[in-house]
Amino acid sequence: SGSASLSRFRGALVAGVLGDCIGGEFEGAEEVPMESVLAHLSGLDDETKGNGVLEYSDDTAMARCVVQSLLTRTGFDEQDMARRFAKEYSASPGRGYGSGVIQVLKKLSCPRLSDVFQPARDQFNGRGSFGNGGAMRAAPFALAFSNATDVKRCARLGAMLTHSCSLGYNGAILQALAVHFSLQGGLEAPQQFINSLITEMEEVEDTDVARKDARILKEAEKPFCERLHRVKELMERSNVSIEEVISELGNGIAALHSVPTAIFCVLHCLKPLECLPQSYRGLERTIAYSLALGGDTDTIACMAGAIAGAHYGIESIPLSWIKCCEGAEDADRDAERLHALYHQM
Ligand code: 8NA
Ligand code: MG
Ligand code: MG
Repeated sequence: SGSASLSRFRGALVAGVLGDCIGGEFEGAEEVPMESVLAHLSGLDDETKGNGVLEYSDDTAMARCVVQSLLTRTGFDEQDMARRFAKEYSASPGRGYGSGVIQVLKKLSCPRLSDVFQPARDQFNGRGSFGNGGAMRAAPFALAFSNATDVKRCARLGAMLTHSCSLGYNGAILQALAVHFSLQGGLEAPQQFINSLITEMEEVEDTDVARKDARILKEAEKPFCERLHRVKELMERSNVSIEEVISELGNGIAALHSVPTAIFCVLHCLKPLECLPQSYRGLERTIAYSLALGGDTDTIACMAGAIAGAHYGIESIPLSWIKCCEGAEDADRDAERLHALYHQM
């Protein structure tokens, strides 16, 4: 499909939901044998299993708020987005939110709150969260704005409503940029894709605040750039074990330990893999491989799914998967509206 085609928008938004719903099965598991992943995925083809049986979690719950806010306000409105996050949390608190972010979501529902970014700043003794909760809901920014500057600015502000540590919101920028480039056909040239992300993140991480946060957390001077260089090294290797991916990139709830991992999953699965069935196409490979890493599987599969879905398009997604995931059909409908917004702005 052509660059920024409707199929790519639908693929991105729907596959993000599928990654969350399908990945939920293994969230927090230390080791996930590939046989378990394949058994779980083939179970989705079972017609007797009814519609929408796999529920979405916080990842999709918050992404839906981002989508509805961007569509209703025809752009970024922090007051509106914050209100939607708070309302969604109070309506369905049991979606598997991170233990810290719950405090922010409760404070955001206070009608007297004057600065919607303040509750996030108060997290973790004023350091802010570096969790992947900003990145897990960042894909819609890439689907609403065609201009990279708008994508970066809005992904950052959207994340800062809950994640004020630079390692949290810069992870959201990286995820949004990966979807942005993928939407434009960037994954046709994988080396150039990763190089473009490094170039962008060199600039994004070139701030005093980012350098200070990295120093406090004993990370490299530009932590996301360092991780993207590791992605590049792993890409150049002919055989990479799951253990190496986990030790080099991580599979945890920090944005730094999950966004570069999701990007690697997409790149690694562009070609067939020996450990996966021949019948699998690119998107199926990407979701399966993300789950096999264990750890924060719903979020890594959600982020990898969005990037991969923007590349392969809606036609690459098995209909049986869409049918069994809560919110997948809503995402398909919303993608059409985001496509219209993107081409109008
Ligand atoms: P968050 O902001 O509460 O961050 C998640 C966790 O990261 C916190 O609870 C802390 O343990 C830790 N953390 C973040 N920032 C700091 C800091 N500055 N200092 C010390 N510790 C810190 O929530 P979030 O929205 O970022 O949540 C992200 C993940 O949590 C998502 O994957 C989501 O699905 C959820 N979740 C994950 C698991 C899992 O097992 N991986 C389980 C349930 C929920
Ligand atoms: Mg989740
Ligand atoms: Mg998660």
